[in-house]
Amino acid sequence: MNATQLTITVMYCAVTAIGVVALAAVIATTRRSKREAGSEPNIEKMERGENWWAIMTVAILVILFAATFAGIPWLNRANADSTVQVRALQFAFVAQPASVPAGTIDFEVKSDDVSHGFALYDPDNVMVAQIQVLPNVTSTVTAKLDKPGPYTIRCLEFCGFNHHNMIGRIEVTQ
Ligand SMILES: [Cu+2]
Repeated sequence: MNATQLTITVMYCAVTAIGVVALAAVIATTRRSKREAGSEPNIEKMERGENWWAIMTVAILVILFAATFAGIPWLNRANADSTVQVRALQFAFVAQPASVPAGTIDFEVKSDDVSHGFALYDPDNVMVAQIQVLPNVTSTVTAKLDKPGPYTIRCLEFCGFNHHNMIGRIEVTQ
């Protein structure tokens, strides 16, 4: 397990634990307690719990939105150092230009025919960017490519009998 996998695993466990605790708290505060069993349900108390959790839900969404807004990739698009046009077709990728200097690169991907997937792999065969490609739509994905070397483009959407051979190349230079 490398550092990235470990980080993802730890964060996934933390988010899951928070979710379980939050769910338990919602159930505990919006149901009748054992003590009150047999008596009339305390509607007012349950309503207070429901209102509290509605406010909490909105607060969580606002916090997540505020914390992640700056990381939205297309907000940084204007900062790209270069743009590569990619044609996806049964069964190939054609990248123009086929060689770019290292930096932040916009990939503008268009399909000539059917739905394809565009997945970019670095020289160590680690996926660095991925986007769905639809006919008549330009799909743009931005990737920070610091590692020079040959990058591989693979299709991740089953697009026909020769889908597995749908491979493209792009060279990143120093
Ligand atoms: Cu394909």
